[in-house]
Amino acid sequence: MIFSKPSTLATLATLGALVQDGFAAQQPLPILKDFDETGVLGGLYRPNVTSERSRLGIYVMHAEQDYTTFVACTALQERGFTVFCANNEASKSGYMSDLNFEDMMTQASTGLTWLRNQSYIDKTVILGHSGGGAMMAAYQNIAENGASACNGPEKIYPCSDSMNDLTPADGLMLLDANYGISTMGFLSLNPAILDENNSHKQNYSLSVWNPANGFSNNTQCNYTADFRSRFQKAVVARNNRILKHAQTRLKAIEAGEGMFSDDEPFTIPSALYLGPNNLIINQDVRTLHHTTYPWTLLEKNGTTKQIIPSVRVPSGWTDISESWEEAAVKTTIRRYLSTLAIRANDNFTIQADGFTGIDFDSTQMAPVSSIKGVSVPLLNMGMTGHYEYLNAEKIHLAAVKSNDTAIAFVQGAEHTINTCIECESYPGEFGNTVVTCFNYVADWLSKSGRFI
Ligand SMILES: *[C@@H]1O[C@H](CO)[C@@H](O)[C@H](O)[C@H]1NC(C)=O
Ligand SMILES: *[C@@H]1O[C@H](CO)[C@@H](O)[C@H](O)[C@H]1NC(C)=O
Ligand SMILES: *[C@@H]1O[C@H](CO)[C@@H](O)[C@H](O)[C@H]1NC(C)=O
Ligand SMILES: *[C@@H]1O[C@H](CO)[C@@H](O)[C@H](O)[C@H]1NC(C)=O
Ligand SMILES: *[C@@H]1O[C@H](CO)[C@@H](O)[C@H](O)[C@H]1NC(C)=O
Ligand SMILES: *[C@@H]1O[C@H](CO)[C@@H](O)[C@H](O)[C@H]1NC(C)=O
Ligand SMILES: *[C@@H]1O[C@H](CO)[C@@H](O)[C@H](O)[C@H]1NC(C)=O
Ligand SMILES: *[C@@H]1O[C@H](CO)[C@@H](O)[C@H](O)[C@H]1NC(C)=O
Ligand SMILES: CC(=O)N[C@H]1CO[C@H](CO)[C@@H](O)[C@@H]1O
Repeated sequence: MIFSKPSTLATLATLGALVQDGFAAQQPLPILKDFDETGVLGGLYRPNVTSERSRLGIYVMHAEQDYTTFVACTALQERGFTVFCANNEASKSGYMSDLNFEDMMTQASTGLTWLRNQSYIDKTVILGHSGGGAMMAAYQNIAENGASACNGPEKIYPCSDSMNDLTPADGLMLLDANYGISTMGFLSLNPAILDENNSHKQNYSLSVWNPANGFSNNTQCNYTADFRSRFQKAVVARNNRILKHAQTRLKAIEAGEGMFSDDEPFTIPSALYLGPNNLIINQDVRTLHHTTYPWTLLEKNGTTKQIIPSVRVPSGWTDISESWEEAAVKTTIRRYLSTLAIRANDNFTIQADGFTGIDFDSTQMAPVSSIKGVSVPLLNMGMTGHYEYLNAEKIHLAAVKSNDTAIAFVQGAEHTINTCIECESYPGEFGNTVVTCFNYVADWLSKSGRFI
């Protein structure tokens, strides 16, 4: 078990073990920084030589997980950059129960401000991966534009004025940035749930695990068109019900008629945003299967330009919908509305190259929405061994304000950037995807005139 505020010794042991594995043998040990004196730690990875690259500070933080040993920390340190891999304050219990949008923004700012202030750093570039990419796209947008970027009438839960004080970075890199925590939650909403107070009461005709709908265990599922259509409508209907319920409870809380004066607990069955709960896109890999346009594909043996297919394999065979720990959202009314809620309409479809009918502007952390306000140099990369790769294309197309944008896909990388062995048709097909990815990242960071 990992605790929310790991002791320095425990985290040092983890980092020490990483180094002893030989991964970064010639590099200095990471230095742990308790950068805001509340127990939030970051691993500072300084390279073994001082150079123009070492004066560029790469800032890594995830939305809920501990990224102090993320693969980018050593991969970019080895390539000469200074990397600060910060933890966040979110509980590491595995329950995903205390996420809060404005807390995330404030913590991201604390670490970045600390890094910028070091005498050996000239510029900072954020690296956001997965949910961290969604968080950091929102962060940079708000840091550049102030609270007006998050308090408009389009937002379900407008932000407060404290979002005026975030520090922007000089560049933004999004690696397999997902659609945002609220979208991933929306894609996890199990429409079979009939009673929000009882996960056992389900309408099996709306279940992705029902063979009559096209489910086949342990192999690619072929859902019927009729099921896909009923499923999509029912997801939107359930989302509307939950959102309305939460908004009604917020009014009650504000009127002094809630369970407490400030907030109250909110549990949503079979709705947790984590990967195993993402429905249909796990079981049927023909969804979110290819980009709309051709882009650069980085292969082990060179580079091609093409429409990029996903090479992922199907998954999601176990019906976990009745599990509180694995599948329920455990939050509060305000945290749900500010962090986990999104609007969708009856046009919602899951297609081979994207979604329709999701209102990405309604939520605080949807990169395709946030990126519209980002002006600094932007790099988007997608890992073709996962479905979240496709969002790189959507973010890139939405990045209208930055005049320096780049995009590339890493063939056969799994979401974690490591080689997706199970996606290979023969051993070694995809090579070492960490090397492929970070060589590209290092070249992008080093291009003369961009940051150095
Ligand atoms: C610095 O690290 C690089 C990459 O890990 C390695 O090739 C090089 O030998 C190291 N140099 C020194 C002076 O330790
Ligand atoms: C910046 O660094 C200086 C010198 O170490 C220190 O005095 C100052 O408090 C730091 N400021 C911030 C905002 O961390
Ligand atoms: C769950 O049950 C309680 C008590 O019966 C009720 O007040 C509440 O509205 C229900 N929750 C939902 C989401 O329907
Ligand atoms: C179950 O879902 C089907 C659509 O798939 C719908 O026709 C039926 O009315 C639902 N049953 C209940 C009890 O809601
Ligand atoms: C999927 O099912 C449809 C009919 O619903 C059928 O036409 C198609 O061949 C099936 N595809 C596969 C890969 O089994
Ligand atoms: C699929 O098979 C596995 C065993 O291989 C089993 O644990 C799982 O419950 C099955 N899924 C469904 C939905 O029946
Ligand atoms: C659904 O899409 C159609 C066609 O693009 C559009 O006219 C309509 O307004 C959309 N419906 C909603 C609820 O957004
Ligand atoms: C891009 O925008 C920056 C300011 O954001 C400006 O300094 C730079 O000259 C612009 N570059 C080009 C090629 O337009
Ligand atoms: C650029 C290049 O040569 N790409 C090749 C890499 O290897 C794969 C699989 O052998 C080929 O399909 C690519 O054309």
